Amino acid sequence: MDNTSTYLFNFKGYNFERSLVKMEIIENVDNFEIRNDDVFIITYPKSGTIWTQQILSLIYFEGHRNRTENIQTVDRAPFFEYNLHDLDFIKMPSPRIFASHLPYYLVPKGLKNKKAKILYIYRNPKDILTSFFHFSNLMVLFEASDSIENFMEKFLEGKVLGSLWFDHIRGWYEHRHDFNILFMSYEDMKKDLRGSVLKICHFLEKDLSAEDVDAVVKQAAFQNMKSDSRANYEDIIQNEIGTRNSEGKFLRKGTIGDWKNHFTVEQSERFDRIFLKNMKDIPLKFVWDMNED
Ligand code: PPS
Repeated sequence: MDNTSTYLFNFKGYNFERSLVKMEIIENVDNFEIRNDDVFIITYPKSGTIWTQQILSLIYFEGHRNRTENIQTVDRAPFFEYNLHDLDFIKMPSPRIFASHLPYYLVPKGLKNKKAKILYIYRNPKDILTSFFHFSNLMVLFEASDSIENFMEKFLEGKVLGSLWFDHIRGWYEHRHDFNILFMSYEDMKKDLRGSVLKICHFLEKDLSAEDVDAVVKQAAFQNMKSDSRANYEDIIQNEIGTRNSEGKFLRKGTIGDWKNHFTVEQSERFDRIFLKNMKDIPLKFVWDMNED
């Protein structure tokens, strides 16, 4: 891919959003010092990033859980390569929580010490595509598409932020033994949020009381996040980044299977064929429908 796109910037074979990416971070990523108690949330875009930022922030910060502090989630668990508020990561107190869309080969090498933790959240790619289509049409910094068909073409060619979904998930899955990593799905979180929070706590070695777990689950539920200005990115997308439509929301549907409202049968079957061809040797479980087990 050439580097002339208004929206995308390709660095080492991976597409970043051109005007948001912090070059000083990605150019010096190898030297970024990792602490043993760092936690990275890694996702392909639209897979549940800000949801997981919210969950981890609630788990780690008592002042968030009990609502005594009024801090935006993005300032507690910032994006790594898109450091939106230019936080000083070196001065950030431990434990640091980062969110990132980076592929496995571009993350700080220190993550291979296997002490720092990575939570990889994945989602069925038909819902990712649907969410991404709406998000790209909403945000001024993303290229709009006039139809799902046109967006699907870009998505399947990897001509989007995050590059090709198949490469992202395969890369992380095949290199999982190099990292201290837990794979979790958006759909598991949606179907059993409490169970997922407990699983995350176990992985992070955080022992919360049942009451605290309840507080995390309550404040990470879709409707609560949607109406919580610290969590819903409203300010950031409307005032800091810019939208084409002031009605559009970052927290849109928050469900499993919305793709069925957007894909034709032919598009769905075509996507299934490509999915099967690319994913047959990856044993991760995918859920495509709210009623599926
Ligand atoms: S981004 O831009 O990559 O950071 O987007 P990301 O946060 O990964 O994904 C956005 C989608 O996640 C949904 N979301 C949630 N779903 C269920 N419950 C909760 N609490 C929640 N929070 C965010 C959000 O609505 C986007 O999905 P769609 O399908 O567009 O609604």
